[in-house]
Amino acid sequence: MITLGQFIIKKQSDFPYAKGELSRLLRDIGIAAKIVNREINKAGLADILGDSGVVNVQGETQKKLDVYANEQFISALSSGGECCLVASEENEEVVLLNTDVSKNAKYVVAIDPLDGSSNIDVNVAVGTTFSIYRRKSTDGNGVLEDILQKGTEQVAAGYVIYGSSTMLVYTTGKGVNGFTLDPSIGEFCLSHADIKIPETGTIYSINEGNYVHFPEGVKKYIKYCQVEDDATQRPYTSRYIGSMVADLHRNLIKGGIYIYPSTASAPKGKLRLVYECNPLAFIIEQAGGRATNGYERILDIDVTEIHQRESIFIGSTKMVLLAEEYMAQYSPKEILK
Ligand code: P6P
Repeated sequence: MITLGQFIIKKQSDFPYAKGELSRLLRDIGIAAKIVNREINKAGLADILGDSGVVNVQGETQKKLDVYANEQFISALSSGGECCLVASEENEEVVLLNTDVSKNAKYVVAIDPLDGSSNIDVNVAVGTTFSIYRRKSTDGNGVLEDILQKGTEQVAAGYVIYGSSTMLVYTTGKGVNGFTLDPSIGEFCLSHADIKIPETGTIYSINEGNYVHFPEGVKKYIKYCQVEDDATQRPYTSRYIGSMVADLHRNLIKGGIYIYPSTASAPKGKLRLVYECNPLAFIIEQAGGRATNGYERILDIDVTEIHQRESIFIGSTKMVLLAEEYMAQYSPKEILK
């Protein structure tokens, strides 16, 4: 059995100039994940179900656990001293960690502390997504320069899924590894070494309730998934949990595609580029999969706003490529004049 901490230290040798800061930062995230997991597991008992009454920057009413999770991750990063600022789904502005230990740290973190939190009240899996970047600014004034970095600049990324078991899955650009929390010892233990996503699959994840507003290319791809064809194991299975981390994790293990395209209520897509699409795209590419917005690689998309939204087609390479073909044919991107 290898714990997350042992694995991180062991892999530190992958980085010849590493002095342990990234290792300690990943450890800090693991500690916060354990604390959040403890509260999620008893959410039905404690008075932390339901809404905090606060509305977040997304205009969504914050669930009490959203607020709690955000506080825990920011507190762990601040006291850990390896991160100088955090961009969080729950905070409109960047949070500067200007404690004596953090203000000169070399890394910045983008995080969605609890994605899919509306599922907590009905006991459905939820998740945390995070990206780690190197600080670019040399002084404390480069906040946006530090956080508005392309996904290709990520040093590490990962997610935590609070499901039937709690797992932390991360990459530092040298493959993807998954760790399952053993509650009896309070440690994340390596359970899924060097995860690779199947190059194709038979599961598609999309909220078909939005069908009438989907781009024509998405409609055509959905119909392709539904046509009977034994040779390609169709019709595929539709699985949509309403918690992207859960859908993505299942597709990572079994193969499949998750699509959140533009809709009437979300003309640029619903998912946020900085702390949802980019970390999950880094993970999926490192596992051998593909992640685009239907036209362009997610990791190459210019980042101009902290809470920027983006359409996402992510999962098994062959499935994403075929969906892109339908987009090119039926919903061609306006060629910028
Ligand atoms: P809809 C959760 O709010 C989330 O960000 C993703 O985790 C999930 O896949 C999606 O939004 C659900 O959105 O519009 O289908 O309910």
